[in-house]
Amino acid sequence: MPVTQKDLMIKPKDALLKGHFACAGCGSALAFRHAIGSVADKAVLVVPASCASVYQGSGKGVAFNVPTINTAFAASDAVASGISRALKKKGKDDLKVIVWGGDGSAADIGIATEIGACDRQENILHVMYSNNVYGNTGGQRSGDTMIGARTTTTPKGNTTPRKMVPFIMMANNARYVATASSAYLEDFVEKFQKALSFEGFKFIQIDISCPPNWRSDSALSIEISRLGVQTGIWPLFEWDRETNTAVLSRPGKKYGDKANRKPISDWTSLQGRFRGITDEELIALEKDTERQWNFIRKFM
Ligand SMILES: Cc1ncc(C[n+]2csc(CCOP(=O)(O)OP(=O)(O)O)c2C)c(N)n1
Ligand code: SF4
Repeated sequence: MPVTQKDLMIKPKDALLKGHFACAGCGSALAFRHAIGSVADKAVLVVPASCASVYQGSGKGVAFNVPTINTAFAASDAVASGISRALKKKGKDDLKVIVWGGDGSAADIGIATEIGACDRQENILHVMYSNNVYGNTGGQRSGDTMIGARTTTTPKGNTTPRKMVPFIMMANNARYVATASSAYLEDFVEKFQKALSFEGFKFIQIDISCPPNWRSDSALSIEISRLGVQTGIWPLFEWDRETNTAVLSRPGKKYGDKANRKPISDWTSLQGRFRGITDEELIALEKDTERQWNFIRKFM
């Protein structure tokens, strides 16, 4: 059933309570609130080391209003697999096991357990929120970092193409794969709920603004994420294993055609991490963006 604005009002249960420790303008906390809130009574969360393990708070001040297990960086999908199997044995498979973690675990350090869980078709949903860096430890480059981004470990600009994790999951036979953006929460929640309706391993990568590491104005977080879609940097699509077809999502559909896109510099110019980006780097970033689109087109 399509998600409406009313559904997004986080009732009856708020999944992220007041007093959480996320930075102002954090797209991850915003996306969490809406997606996890939409299934709060049925959610069991597994969180690898990440900003999410910090912004949930601790002790009496804990802000995650859902059962949550924090795991070692690389272990989340293995732990989620065990929980999912145990729940099934106990006849509680109406509960939804969700991994909520950053790109450091999903693209790099946890990718082995993630692919393992996908390979075994564990009944879990992995949500990778993408701030394109190891955010909570100071903003080091991850496999998800874009070309030209200045991070603490690539101060002169990252030179390597972005690792395309959704496509890795498609190649590993996930049941359902999608991308989303924190600027289009209805689209995200719709995909999130759709993913949870399937049996097997599901994967969603959501682009989220991260003001401290992107060196951006926290008031512009949604605007920057929206521009990510409008410049084509962030293609929005979903892929279903049963049809082996990729479908562009409503908010990003028209940007499949390059002629409709805004210049990438509209997006880079709002972020300090791209300050000093050269024309050559911009061209390389554009090329890498087109590489993603070309890959999606093969499945359309
Ligand atoms: C094996 C291992 N290496 C390094 C760390 C330190 N560490 C904890 S969280 C983190 C960064 C996580 O980055 P990411 O997954 O992108 O999530 P974010 O912090 O951006 O939310 C690092 C490097 C760790 N806990 N375990
Ligand atoms: S560092 Fe970025 S991802 Fe982490 S809590 Fe702050 S805004 Fe969110």
